[in-house]
Amino acid sequence: MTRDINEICRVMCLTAKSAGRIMHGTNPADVGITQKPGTANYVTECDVAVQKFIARELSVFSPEIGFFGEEDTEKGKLISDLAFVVDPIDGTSNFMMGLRLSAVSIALCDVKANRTLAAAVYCPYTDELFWATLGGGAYLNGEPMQVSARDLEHGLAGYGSTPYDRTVADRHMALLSRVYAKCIDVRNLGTAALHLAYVAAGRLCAFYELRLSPWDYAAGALLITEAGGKITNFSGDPLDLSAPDSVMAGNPVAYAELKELIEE
Ligand code: LIP
Repeated sequence: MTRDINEICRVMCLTAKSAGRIMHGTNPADVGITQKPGTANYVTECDVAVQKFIARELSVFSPEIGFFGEEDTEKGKLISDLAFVVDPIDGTSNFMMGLRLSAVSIALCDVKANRTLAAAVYCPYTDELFWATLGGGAYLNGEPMQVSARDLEHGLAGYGSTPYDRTVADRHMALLSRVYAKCIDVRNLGTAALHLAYVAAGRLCAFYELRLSPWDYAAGALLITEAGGKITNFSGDPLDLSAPDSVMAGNPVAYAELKELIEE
């Protein structure tokens, strides 16, 4: 790759912030909403507009890098070796309901090597920009960030409820009951990207969700590993950046405890 990773990450951050301002400035009551396949799976006109904005900005800067976004109509496989993997509004349901907790998630992925090279996650409602480069550390609004040292007993555990696939509801609730019994409390913020960013920032000690898509976790996974945490699928393997996967993450102590609960 000819471009410098730090230069690409800088443009990803600028693009994520500009995209976040579009989200923040949009009244959810003013946008059309379409249902996607599955249960409670929606896309708004703002999701589509934000993704078009991001795709345009990034393609002007680096036309040689592929683009794979949640709202692409032709949902082909991730075919480029090097691609931006993008969730324009992670937490679409939160956005729709005016809950003001959603994020723009942009990852630069080496798909052939199945790894993320750079990550930018921005929440316009808190004006918090989380970013990282592979081997370069993780940052929150320019300050280094790292995972906490809290075990489950002394921490908050985040989770996602896999709302688009209710066939796994019983399995999710059984796991949630086991996690809840072990930690201070549980939190479902409705946005995987922010759950993962909050693990990297030390706010949550762990996070899990039975099924997510690459655009939900491609950026957050790098934030966590660069902040000293661990993230895998439920089998303990690296997350698949080309297809949906299960996700479990945490600081090293909490991750190990969560893994035991998942394997029970
Ligand atoms: C959402 C995730 C969330 C998950 C939802 C959905 P979206 O992403 O961030 O963790 O529980 O099912 O996938 O669809 O709002 O971009």
